[in-house]
Amino acid sequence: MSIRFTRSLVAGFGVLVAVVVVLTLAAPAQAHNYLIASTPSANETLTELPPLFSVTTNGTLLNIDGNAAGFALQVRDSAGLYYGDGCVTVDGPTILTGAALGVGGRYTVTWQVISTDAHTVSDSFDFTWQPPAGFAASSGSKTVPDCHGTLKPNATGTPLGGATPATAAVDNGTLATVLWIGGAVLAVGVAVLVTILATSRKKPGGKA
Ligand SMILES: [Cu+2]
Repeated sequence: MSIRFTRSLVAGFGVLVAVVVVLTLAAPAQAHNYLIASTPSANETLTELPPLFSVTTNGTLLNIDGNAAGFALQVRDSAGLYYGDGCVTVDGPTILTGAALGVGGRYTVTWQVISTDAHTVSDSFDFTWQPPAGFAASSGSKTVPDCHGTLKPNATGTPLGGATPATAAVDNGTLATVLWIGGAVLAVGVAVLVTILATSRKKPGGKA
C-alpha cells in the first residue's frame, strides 16, 4: 500500500513535470504575432491605389508609448526607391500607412511590429503594381522615409528596433519549433525515467 502509493505519487509527479515543461516551452511560440492579412496582399497585382497600405497580425500589437516606436511599413520599388512618408499608425492588431506608388512594376513591402510579447517581428512580401491610365506616379526617395523627421532609421533602412527583415521572422519560428520539439522530447524522457525509477523500487529486496 505504502510502496504502491509512493510509486503513484512519483509517477504522477513525473507527468506533472512533463506537462509543465511542454507548456512552458510552447507558450512563447504562441505569443509571436504573425501576418494574417495585408493591403496589398502578397503577390497581388494591384490595379488601383488604395488610400492606405496595411498589415494585420493575429493579435493586439504592443504600442507601448502610443507613438508607434519600433513599427514600420516600408514600400520599395525594384530599384530600391522608397514610397510614402514612413508614418505608421497602430490600430489594435493592424499597422497602417498612407499609400503612394510610382510607375508600374514589382514592389516590396517590408513591415516590422512589436509583438504582444514585446519581441520585434518583421518580414516582407512583394506585389505587382499596374497603375490605371492617367495615374499620377509619385517619385521615389533614395532615403528611408522618416515620417517628417520623427523617425531615426538606421543606415541599412531597417527601422527602429534593429531586427533584420525576413530572416528575423524565419529564425523566430524555427527557434520556437526547435524549443517545442526539444521540450516534448525532454518531457517524455523525464516521464520514462521517473517510471523506471518507480518500477525498480518494487523489486524484491528493494525498499521504498
Ligand atoms: Cu517573442
